[in-house]
Amino acid sequence: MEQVMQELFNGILNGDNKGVPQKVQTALDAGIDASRILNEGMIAAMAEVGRLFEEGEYYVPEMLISARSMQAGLAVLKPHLMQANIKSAGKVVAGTVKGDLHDIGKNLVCMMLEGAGFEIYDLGTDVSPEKFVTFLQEQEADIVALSALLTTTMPNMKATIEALRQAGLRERVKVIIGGAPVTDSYAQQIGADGYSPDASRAVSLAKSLFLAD
Ligand code: B1M
Repeated sequence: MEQVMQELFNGILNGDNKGVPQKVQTALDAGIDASRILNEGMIAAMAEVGRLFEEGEYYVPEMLISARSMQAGLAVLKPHLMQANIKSAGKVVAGTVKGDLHDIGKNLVCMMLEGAGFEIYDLGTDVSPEKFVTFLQEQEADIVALSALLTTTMPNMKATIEALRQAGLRERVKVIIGGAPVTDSYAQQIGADGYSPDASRAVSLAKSLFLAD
């Protein structure tokens, strides 16, 4: 691995808020592909943070400062991940489900969808089923994108789909889900329209569902 990529990886591990954006810029200037910077330098570092947390070497504060440096790096990378595209006019309302504060994956999904021409309404984290319902009662959207990173919050994806059904909104939107503990079979089990394991495949999934309409 190039030295700058190794430094970027280490920067995220150490939560170096100032260094990480600089390293991203240096990697871009060196001609390294934006998706490689993201996957091999940044997402790989967050996976290592998770491993260290599991092993009891990192605690929540370390995870948090790593996450902040990741977000700072993503801000530099964002324009390079978004291709100039004709607007597809599809509207996506996205959020991390109730009880869940993880937003890096959801932000990446939003970024990539925006880059592919979708209009994004990002409701943030800890979004209750009621909040999705209220939003959709007030605004039109084509796709609802749900993210969950905790096994304990995954059931809130099901609760959100159920709330949409009860409010008579389920037929109006496609629901896609993702996040580390989520699987394709879970998506089928809870009646979602699709699952994607990562942000770039969320784009192809959203496009296929939007065009299928
Ligand atoms: Co948390 N955390 N965390 N954490 N955290 C995990 C998820 C964990 C796996 C760590 C571990 O134990 N190895 C573990 C969950 C265990 C489980 O339930 N199975 C865990 C835990 C336990 C917790 C707390 C409970 C810790 C505690 O308090 N004791 C707590 C819960 C807080 C809460 O949410 N209520 C907590 C807190 C936090 C921080 C706040 C400190 C911080 C989040 C900060 C933030 O997001 N702003 C944090 C972090 C950083 C992590 C890890 C280290 C990294 C997550 C991340 O950003 N990954 C994580 C370990 C890990 O994932 N290996 C961990 C990078 C990101 C790009 O990947 O989000 O998976 P990811 O997104 C991917 C795909 O999943 C997909 O696309 C993205 C890539 O392209 N994707 C979608 C995501 N959403 C999608 C939606 C889609 C499609 C694809 O369509 C709609």
